[in-house]
Amino acid sequence: MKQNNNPVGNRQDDKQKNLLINKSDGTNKALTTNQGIKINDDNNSLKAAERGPSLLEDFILREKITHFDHERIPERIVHARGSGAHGYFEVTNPIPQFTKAGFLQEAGQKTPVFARFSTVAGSRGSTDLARDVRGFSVKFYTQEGIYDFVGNNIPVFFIQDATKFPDLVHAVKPEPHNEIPQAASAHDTFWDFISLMPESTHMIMWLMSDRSLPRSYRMMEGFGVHTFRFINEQNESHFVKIHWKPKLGTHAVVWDEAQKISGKDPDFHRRDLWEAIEMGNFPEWELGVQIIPEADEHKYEFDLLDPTKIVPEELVPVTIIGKMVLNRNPDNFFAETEQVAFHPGHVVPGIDFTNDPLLQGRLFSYTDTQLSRLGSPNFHEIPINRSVSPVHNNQRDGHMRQEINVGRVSYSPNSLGGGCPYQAKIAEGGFASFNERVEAHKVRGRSESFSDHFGQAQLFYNSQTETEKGHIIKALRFELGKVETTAIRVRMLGILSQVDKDLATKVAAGLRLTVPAVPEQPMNHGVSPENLGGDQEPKTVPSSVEVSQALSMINNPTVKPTIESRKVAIVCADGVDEQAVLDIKETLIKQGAKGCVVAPYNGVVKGDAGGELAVDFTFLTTSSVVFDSMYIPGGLDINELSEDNDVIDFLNDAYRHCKIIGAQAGGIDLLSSTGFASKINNEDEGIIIDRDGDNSTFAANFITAMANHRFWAREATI
Ligand code: HDE
Repeated sequence: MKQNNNPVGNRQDDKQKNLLINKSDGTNKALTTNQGIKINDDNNSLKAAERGPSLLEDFILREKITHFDHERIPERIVHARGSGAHGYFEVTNPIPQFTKAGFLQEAGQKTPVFARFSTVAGSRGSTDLARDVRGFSVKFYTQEGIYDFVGNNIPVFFIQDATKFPDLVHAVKPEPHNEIPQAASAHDTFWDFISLMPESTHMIMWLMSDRSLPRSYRMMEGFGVHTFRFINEQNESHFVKIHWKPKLGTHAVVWDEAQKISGKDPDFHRRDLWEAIEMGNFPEWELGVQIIPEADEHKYEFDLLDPTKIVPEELVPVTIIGKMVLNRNPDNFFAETEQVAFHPGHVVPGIDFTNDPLLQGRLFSYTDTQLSRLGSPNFHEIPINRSVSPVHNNQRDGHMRQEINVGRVSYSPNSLGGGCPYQAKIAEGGFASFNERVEAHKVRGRSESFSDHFGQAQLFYNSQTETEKGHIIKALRFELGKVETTAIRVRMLGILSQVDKDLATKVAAGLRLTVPAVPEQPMNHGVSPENLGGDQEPKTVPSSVEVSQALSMINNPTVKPTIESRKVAIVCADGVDEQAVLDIKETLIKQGAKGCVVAPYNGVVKGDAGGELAVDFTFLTTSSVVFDSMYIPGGLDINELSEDNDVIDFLNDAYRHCKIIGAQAGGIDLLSSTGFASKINNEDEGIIIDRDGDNSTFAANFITAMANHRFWAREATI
């Protein structure tokens, strides 16, 4: 029996304790130089006379400016823009039969984590709302060392082999001659590459869906993408696909909204994560696994090693084994979120790799990239990266080494150090790679079982609701509409026609092009026939599952009807029915949501009963795109509001983005100045009208409608 390296109990504070020694707080302390010398004047440099030249001797000035000159480090080559938070992972359903990983052994066990969410293509300062994949990384500080989950919010990837990653990233990044466009895939080089890489088709379906426009980091799923292995105490291996399921359901904004948010609040996701944690609405995800016995490796119509494929939940259900709660914002963005270094190769005993060729390449890349980003092989000593379990080895020195290794021995074997640090036995937690049998010829090639590029793209498209299909079509019209080279557009239509003829035709209509009768057959994998026999042409292997509900966000069976943490704009002006505002605010708070007073001016609005309501935002300082729903109470001075373009745009946008709009009594009159005035008499179920001012019935109807996220049926009528 293996010794328990991860005793049950609440270990969630381990990492915070571990970070404490590095924290510094200047409150009530004197200003000093980095050498600890107290500074008497930080406002003036040392000069030869007040109007004379500065003196080289001024060590205070030199130190301050030199440090400043070197404050920036290279941003991540991908996933540069991100936000992180601390929290814990708790086991709810242990699975020792599948994995011996110490942190997954007993119910109630808690492990500290640091999670980071990111966009991929944009720079550090780019918008959160780019149409893009989102990174989803979690560092587990386990008692057996660091385990990093480094996944995405989309379960498949563009390419099958790591060698194509630099090409993919070069294609999607801003074009090299003019560095345009920032954080966007809608340009020629990206679609040129994609149109020549049919293996990316499944991923493109996800990317063009609203999955790439999350409403919040808290409302997106996370996926490990690759198949990994779980290894149990008996050294048996099971394949595993890892999922994170958000407690608040998976929700998105629409593209027009995303573009407007990018202007109004490019920090929308960062702010949302930060504020939710500050308010105590701790983001939460369940961790689920799909377990596949080794014996079933070749049972499916797709290859488990192919990262462009999912394992449909209809074939292998997801078993929930724990949950992650993020409950603490970082103290310092740079020290924690920027310097955190994830690596899919950071695994603990009980978790191992498969031969997925994309994963295999990643195992090299992540340490390598930290060397240029963080500048030293000692990046594991940076506090946020430091393991809570002890680190002992014979690695020494290097830039910025913090550890003071004692003794004269830094080699193994040794007798002078008593043979220490010694090699751990497997029974005491020593890592041993799964002894997979490999008998093969060296080839530079790819398995024929990776040749199906369209089967699961079809499954994804067929699993979407009509609303979601419409969004995919519009997204493709937008993206290809921005492409300037007609041949690329046509090549893409050929690819799309292999997913769905109707999809291709509708996209083509927007581009005023015709879908080619015979799609230009783009490159196969570039596999040289000399190296591999067999048919390497892209092909379609129809999925054995026709429709998978889990792939749709609207039909997703795990989405719960909740308005928790949603934001409602309460449109206000002097004379407002203050009781109605107070009532709705209280009801929203009880449901975990928040109402914000938005008025034409800052300060307060005067209520109808002589009271005052504090204004949270004005129509200038905010925009309806950052709210989930709108509410217009009675009593307002309608004349003032209806003549204000900002107010009318506010409501028109909310309508266009299918948001729930509630209005009571005199507030309903404001809607007659909007572009949707004709829809307010029960023609649109997303507009909740209450002429009698019955606050409780109104609130119940409003909340029920809001819990559906959006009233999508409206789109067909706009
Ligand atoms: Fe990454 N990826 N990646 N990636 N990746 C990086 O590592 C790379 C891939 C992912 O919040 C880099 O520290 C290669 C798939 C996330 O800090 C770099 C390949 C998935 C993050 C790198 C892939 C990811 C990264 C850049 C193809 C989903 C952000 C900075 C072989 C499963 C982690 C860094 C964070 C970051 C390389 C493909 C997820 C360069 C070579 C597939 C979430 O090492």
